[in-house]
Order: sequence, then structure tokens, then C-alpha cells
Amino acid sequence: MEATMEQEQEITLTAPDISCGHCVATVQNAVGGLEGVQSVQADVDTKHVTVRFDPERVSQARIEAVLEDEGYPVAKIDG
Ligand SMILES: [Cu+2]
Repeated sequence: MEATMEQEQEITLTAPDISCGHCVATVQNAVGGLEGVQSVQADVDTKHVTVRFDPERVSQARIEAVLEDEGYPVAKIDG
């Protein structure tokens, strides 16, 4: 694989404060507006935020920081 190829990574985060469709729209707009993010899918039932992104252009830490800024901090699942 060439290093110049676009990379793609998918992560699923849990943001317990997602409680309605408004939250879903806010999350999707905020994360989807980040450079390097290819798609965002938030789910009000599972509280999951699935993000596909290019790790060369945006980091998971940056995505989590944006979620926190918007009022939807990511739950840490493991210790
Ligand atoms: Cu809401």
C-alpha cells in the first residue's frame, strides 16, 4: 500500500447524553464538519456514534474533544 493513499478508520464511541433527534443532528453536524471525517452516524437508542475518518488528517482524540465541546462527552468503556 502506498502511504499516499487515503486511509480510513472506523470507530464507535458511546456518548450517553444523546437523548433525542436534536442531539443526533448536533453530533452529526459537529463531527461531520471536521476535516478528514468521512461519515458520522449517531443513534439515539444505543448512544453510539460511529465515525469513519482518515487518521492521517484527524485523530480520535480530536473527534472526542469536539463531542465534549458540544456537550456529549464520550464514555470510557474500558479501564
Ligand atoms: Cu437531544
